[in-house]
Amino acid sequence: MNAARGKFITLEGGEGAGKSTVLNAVRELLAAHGLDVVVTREPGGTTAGEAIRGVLLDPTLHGRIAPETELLLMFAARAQHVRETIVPALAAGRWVLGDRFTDASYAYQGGGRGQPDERIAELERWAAAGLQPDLTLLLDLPVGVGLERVRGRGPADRIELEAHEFFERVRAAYRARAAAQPARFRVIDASRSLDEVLTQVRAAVTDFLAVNAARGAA
Ligand code: T5A
Repeated sequence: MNAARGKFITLEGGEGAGKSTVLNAVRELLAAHGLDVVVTREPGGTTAGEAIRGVLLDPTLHGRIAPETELLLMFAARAQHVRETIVPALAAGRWVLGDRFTDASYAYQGGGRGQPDERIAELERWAAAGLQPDLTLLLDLPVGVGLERVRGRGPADRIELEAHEFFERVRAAYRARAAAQPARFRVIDASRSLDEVLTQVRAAVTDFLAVNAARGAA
């Protein structure tokens, strides 16, 4: 029996946007609808990808990884993640809930580091097999609020060591992508209280489930 392809939902946002916190609520909501959910993250999501993540986030390598190297490592981890984890799960009819995907490369390596969008798009086509999420929740909040939330929870990783202006460029790139692709993105005001954020997130996912169910019934 061929299962219907599952759906791919991603969470995106700057540092401290609350993705890890929100991820659990989305997983519970999907499970309550009887969906079989695979939760994963980037960089990572496979044994090789998690090893690459260790290099990418190692604070002792701050200032010692060129932007081109960083971009290629993100996509090296993603190439494995797509083939080993995401595509097989979707093909088996499972739903995949991802903490970050290629939008993060456009935001961080594109907006933050200045790597050209065309270069990222080329990598997206072959390394990520052109895979696009079906729904992306962008948790948007002022940079200072996010950085304040992550401050004090332990040593900063390599990317958290960047200057405030870097994260402003990341945020601007995320918002530009959301504005350019309104059918896929839902922008969540992540500066609100956790309860208010979860209310917005549940509404967005519930809408998506309703549209998806209506399409299935049509
Ligand atoms: N990266 C990743 C790239 O540069 N390119 C890429 O292509 C990819 C895939 C990943 C890093 O890699 C970069 C981006 C990242 O810098 P990571 O550790 O996964 O590293 O970092 P983040 O994804 O940024 O995860 P964080 O843990 O930093 O942030 P979250 O998950 O968004 O935030 P969360 O849920 O841990 O919350 C942070 C704190 O805020 C509180 C939480 O309790 C927690 O203490 N909080 C709230 N407080 C008040 N109000 C709310 N609404 C709150 N929501 C959460």
